[in-house]
Amino acid sequence: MSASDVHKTSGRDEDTVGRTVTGGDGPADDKAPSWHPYHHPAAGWGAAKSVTHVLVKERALLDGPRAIFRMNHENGGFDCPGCAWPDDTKGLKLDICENGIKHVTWEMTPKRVGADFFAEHTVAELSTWSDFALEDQGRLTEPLVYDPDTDRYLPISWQEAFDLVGRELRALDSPHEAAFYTSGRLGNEATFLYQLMAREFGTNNLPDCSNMCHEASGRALQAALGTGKGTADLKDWETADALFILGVNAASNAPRMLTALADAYRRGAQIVHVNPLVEAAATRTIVPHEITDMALFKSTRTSTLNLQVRVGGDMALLRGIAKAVLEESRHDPKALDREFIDRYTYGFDAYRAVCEQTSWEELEEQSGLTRADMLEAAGIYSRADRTLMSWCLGVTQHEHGVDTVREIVNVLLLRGNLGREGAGPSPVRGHSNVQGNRTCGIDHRPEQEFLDRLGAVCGIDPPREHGMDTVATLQAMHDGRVKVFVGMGGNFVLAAPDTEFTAEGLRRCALTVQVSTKLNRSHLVHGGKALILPCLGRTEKDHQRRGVQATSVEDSMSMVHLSVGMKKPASPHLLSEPAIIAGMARATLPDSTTPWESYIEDYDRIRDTMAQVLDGFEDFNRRVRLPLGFRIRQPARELVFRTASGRAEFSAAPLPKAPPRDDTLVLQTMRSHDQWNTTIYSDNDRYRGIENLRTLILMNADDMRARHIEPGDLVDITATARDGSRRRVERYRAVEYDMPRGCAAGYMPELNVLVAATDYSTQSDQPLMKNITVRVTPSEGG
Ligand SMILES: Nc1nc2c(c(=O)[nH]1)N[C@H]1C(S)=C(S)[C@@H](COP(=O)(O)OP(=O)(O)OC[C@H]3O[C@@H](n4cnc5c(=O)[nH]c(N)nc54)[C@H](O)[C@@H]3O)O[C@H]1N2
Ligand SMILES: Nc1nc2c(c(=O)[nH]1)N[C@H]1C(S)=C(S)[C@@H](COP(=O)(O)OP(=O)(O)OC[C@H]3O[C@@H](n4cnc5c(=O)[nH]c(N)nc54)[C@H](O)[C@@H]3O)O[C@H]1N2
Ligand SMILES: [Mo]
Repeated sequence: MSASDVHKTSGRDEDTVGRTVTGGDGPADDKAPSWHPYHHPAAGWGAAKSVTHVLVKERALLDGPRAIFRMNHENGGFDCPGCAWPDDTKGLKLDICENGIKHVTWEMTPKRVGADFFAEHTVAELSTWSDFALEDQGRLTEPLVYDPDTDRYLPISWQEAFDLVGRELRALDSPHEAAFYTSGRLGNEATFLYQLMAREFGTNNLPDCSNMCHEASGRALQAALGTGKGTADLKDWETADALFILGVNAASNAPRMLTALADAYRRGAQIVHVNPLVEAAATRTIVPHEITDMALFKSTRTSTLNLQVRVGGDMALLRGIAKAVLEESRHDPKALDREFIDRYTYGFDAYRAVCEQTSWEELEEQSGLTRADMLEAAGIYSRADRTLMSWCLGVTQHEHGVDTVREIVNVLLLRGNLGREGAGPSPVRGHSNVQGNRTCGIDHRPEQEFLDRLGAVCGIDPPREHGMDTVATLQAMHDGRVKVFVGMGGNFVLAAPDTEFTAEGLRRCALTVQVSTKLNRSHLVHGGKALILPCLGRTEKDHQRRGVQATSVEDSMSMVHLSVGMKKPASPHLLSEPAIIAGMARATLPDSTTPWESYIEDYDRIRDTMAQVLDGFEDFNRRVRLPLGFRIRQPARELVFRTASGRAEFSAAPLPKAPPRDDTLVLQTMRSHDQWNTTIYSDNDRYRGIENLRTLILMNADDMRARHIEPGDLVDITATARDGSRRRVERYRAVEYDMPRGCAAGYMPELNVLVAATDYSTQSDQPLMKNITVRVTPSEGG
């Protein structure tokens, strides 16, 4: 390996000369970093304090609280643009969380970034700013075009911007030379128009953020149950006897789950957390809206068992549970739900055989847990009448993510934990509408049935060949096969793996278009031509010809409801996302018979079309106006399985190989408490006891000792990709943390520089963001 094969990137401790795109930096203040164990309950006063801090910082103290009380409200208000956790079904309780509030106030900042700002700063100069500083400039106010002569963004009219998009798209040799990326915030109506535009134009190149988060869940659930979604809803969370929570940092990333966990604990349910780290949600919480608990500092436990599985070891643990249940069934027939298995499932014998063949030694080696641990988990599972299993990225961002989600289903099927109250699979989705995006057509591998209906209803001839997802798009931009990149929200250059490779791909494009609310890195890493198109946020009023419009979203549990903005738009020059899409579509498809303008006058018209195209959206306009919206029909929930066998299918996949016992560690990249994906609010990670530090690696104490690394030492981290290429970051701080040996953890998006674009799961095409093989060595000069 020559030195030039090593991608070198420096941490923030070093000077930044010659630095390439790294990303993710928080505010660059000079406070000393610190780390210490965190012993307080999740949420509660720490959260309240943090919220106040953000509100003060964003100077949103007046608007913030007012907005929050309009958020997630039955019959009105806007959907929290934070996570995809559903709203309380009772509709009475205001279920709000710290991070949702931060997220809303982030959008409502009074700061603005307009033409005068861009006149003052070249792109080269802005490229040296931290990501925090970029977003901290405030809301974008008008459309901008990149001017290569001055290396600046200049104002452009909306019509000229649309015409530029249209010209570039029409100039392509093939529609497949364009890629249309979606970040999971986009509402359903905009989503529908976006995919319609892409397909009418002639491509299924619809990469999305879901390609990096729950692709594995969708594929596994589709194969096993004939639906790409979870089957459980909040009622099930409220009635389960046992909850298994795998690979999610709920206190930070789905904080409203804390309420569900505290309620579960109080009613005596068992709560098993599976995570290499003992995250805050696996300890205790003070539920923020329970005023008396807040006043009395009364905390509730949110866990009854924590299993610190090895990174990537979940499938082995689940198989261990299955093996134990099957062994028990030899003397206790009630251990299995034989009737359910016989009537509703397929492939049980093969699954039983593979469980029997797998030795406990292998399961221990793979999971990093003891046989006793696995038996304890199996005991909890066996004793529960109703079990619900929930998971997020700790399960999916692995080579065997699909197999692991299928193993979750396998275990559930053994005891008939499906299609009844309190039971079932329940993935925690990421972005607030990422599930709705898929439902409404953002799918690079659309089903023929869907395309048939889209074609018939919309009078277009949709392309039939599969399009490109995120990792395929990265490669294609590099090879010159994708020349126009449209980013509908998000921050592609930092969110995608292999930051420098992604950046180079974007730079090679003829045109990059970013539809955004705030300035971010993806505006600075651009194609030959580049546009920034600023849009309304979800909190803002969307005025169109026939009045103020509402858009709909779908949560993690398939509930679709309306979201109505209530704030005055950040600038009079902003357009809504549907209007921007329609503008681009009209300029690209001058002969289109799609009523783009009419759709924008009144979104009810978009919904009327959607009702005809999308399964489960019949009578959309009426049902979406019901107090809590409506739930999309879930055949698997009714024990109707649209699978090859017509039954729920067991899978008997082989276990993945355990990592080698050598000097490498398996590094997982995750979010801190104070960030939203690529948006970093501060350099703190409260629940992990970390302050003023993001360029860190959390390690097991013995692994540190074996490498002669003292807590707080500076280290270099070298990742080796499957193809042998190496990537490196330098001068990161090693922090001792309670986790199994052989594992390590650090923050996204900074550490995307270590994830090779070629290292993605062969099962889901998801980048291996939780499974990076690294060597950690003390930095030279300490
Ligand atoms: N406040 C806030 N909320 C968010 C987001 C945000 O950035 N900020 N992002 C949103 C998005 S898009 C998503 S997809 C979700 C992400 O939600 P999470 O999945 O919670 O996201 P991560 O921070 O990546 O945390 C991954 C968790 O999995 C654990 N883990 C890592 N590897 C393994 C493993 O092999 N096995 C197991 N069992 N656990 C493992 C980590 O220790 C960590 O607790 O959150 C959404 N909500
Ligand atoms: N290493 C590593 N990498 C990861 C992950 C990981 O766990 N590890 N997680 C992956 C996951 S799960 C995801 S989902 C992706 C996230 O990928 P993205 O969705 O691409 O990234 P975000 O950071 O959520 O996008 C933030 C930007 O969205 C824009 N924005 C905010 N609100 C709106 C709006 O209402 N409309 C529009 N048009 N734009 C808006 C703002 O300009 C903001 O800068 O990252 C992935 N990358
Ligand atoms: Mo995500």
